[in-house]
Amino acid sequence: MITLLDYGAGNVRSVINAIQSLGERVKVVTDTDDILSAEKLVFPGVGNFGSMMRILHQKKYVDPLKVYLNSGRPFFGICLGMHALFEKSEEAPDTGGLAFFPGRVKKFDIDLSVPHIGWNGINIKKPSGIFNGLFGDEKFYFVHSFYVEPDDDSVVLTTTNHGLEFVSAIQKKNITATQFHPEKSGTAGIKLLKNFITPPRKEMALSHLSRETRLAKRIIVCLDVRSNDRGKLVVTKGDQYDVRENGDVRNLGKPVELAGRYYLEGADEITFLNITGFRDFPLENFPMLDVLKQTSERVFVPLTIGGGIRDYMDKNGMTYSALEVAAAYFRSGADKISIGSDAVLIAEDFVKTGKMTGKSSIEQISEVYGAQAVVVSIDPKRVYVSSPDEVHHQVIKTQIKGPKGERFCWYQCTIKGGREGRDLDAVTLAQVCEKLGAGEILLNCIDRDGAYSGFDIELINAVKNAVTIPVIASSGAGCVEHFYEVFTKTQAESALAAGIFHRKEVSIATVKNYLKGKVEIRVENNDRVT
Ligand code: 1PR
Repeated sequence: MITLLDYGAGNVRSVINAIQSLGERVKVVTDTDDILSAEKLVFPGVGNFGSMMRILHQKKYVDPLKVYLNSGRPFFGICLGMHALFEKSEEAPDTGGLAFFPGRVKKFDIDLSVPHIGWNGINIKKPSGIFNGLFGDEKFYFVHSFYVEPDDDSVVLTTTNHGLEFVSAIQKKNITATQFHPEKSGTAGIKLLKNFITPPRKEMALSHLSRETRLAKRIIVCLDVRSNDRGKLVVTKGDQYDVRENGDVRNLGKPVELAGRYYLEGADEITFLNITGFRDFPLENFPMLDVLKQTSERVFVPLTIGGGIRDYMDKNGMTYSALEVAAAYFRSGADKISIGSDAVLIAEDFVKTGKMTGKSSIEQISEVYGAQAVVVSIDPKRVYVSSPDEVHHQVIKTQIKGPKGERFCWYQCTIKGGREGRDLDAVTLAQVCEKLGAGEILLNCIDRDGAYSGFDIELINAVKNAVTIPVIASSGAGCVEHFYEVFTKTQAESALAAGIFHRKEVSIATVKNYLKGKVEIRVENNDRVT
């Protein structure tokens, strides 16, 4: 029996699902005795160091945790669950940690994108049974802006490179903890959890493993989801956001089934977009919550959900905050949430007032769950101008001439699924959202959506050069070369596609095989034997 310490963090459901997928029973801590009587304790943490420690104190879990850590019984900490073991964190300088290990938690101060989001390797520093069945060249899923710096090097189990070499796992006697998320790291992560649950008799010493690890470019599959006219939830796909064919909503399959298929085919992440979220109320009849719950039972790579995340008033005058909506999505298995229309309205306010209110959905959700959990989905379309002075927006010089030979354009933001153009440009939107606490940009392009003509390289470069957070290139993939192009002509960290995968015109494996050796990517190679 595994005892899981859930202090109200983001996505503990995935850790529970991963452990249960190994046939192990899980008991979630409800009081201090559960900690003190645990056989094996798992402590997953997503979110913010300060709010985590505050909740642990409020729930009087700090002392029982210290007793447990000194008891010699097995402990596994994940992400913030590792940070908590140290003395203090730059994320909340006035809040002390459990101080079980001497050392601190530091913020990345590097030229690369922060948060460090994606699949990166590990450098193994000492033998451990936790690696049984692994080859050591696997990649694991990271999503964080802070890393631990132990005073005692002997606890270091693995390191990873992202602008610097940082400690990505520690181990000392009964205590093991990882910065990466084994529950979201595909079969490699599941193997690691299995080794914690049933420790192998012999320790694995993987010799050939000291090299610079590299963050892989991510291949993300997007499932645009909505109800069709008969009320059935389907995966659909638009052409320039028009999802109707012969008057009917295109139906390309069932959300949970397709997500399961893409997981097995090697997708690095899966994104669900509730494309009619602007008119739905996510906490009513919860179709998307069920999709998430079912998917997270069988898919062990990161799940992002978007659509309808904003403050609400329902027909009885009851108000709900965007934070409550996001919390429901996280507790149903989401690792990241994506905000679309509401982000545009928030940015317009900020551009007008120059003030951060602390009340916006972006600020509220990133405060509690961490910037890395907040994606902003941008739906822009090109507007050509004959000169930059014509508009008060960030304009680019374009190689793709306009209808009247224009050499300049700007990218107009839209809301409500592309239905309403706004007086705001995509570059400004991305910059404002980063300032407000977003951790990643999902950069769609209405003109390229479903066009099979490749990603809009100029748009991606314009936004990527304006922010320090990771950018997901989206819209227009038609062949494997388009992925190579976007990863070599831009610094985008990920490329997202939909149509080509739903219509089985190109498989994820084909894209990855084409990129192998050209671009750093993650390859799940499950048929190797140790
Ligand atoms: O505004 O917060 O309620 O969120 C609504 C979400 O739904 C936004 O993230 C918005 O991008 C998305 N959305 C709204 N309407 C549509 C539509 O298609 N009619 N789809 C839509 C966005 C675009 C991409 C698509 C790529 C790749 N989907 O995600 O998957 O363009 O397609 P391709 O590879 O086939 O070219 P809110």
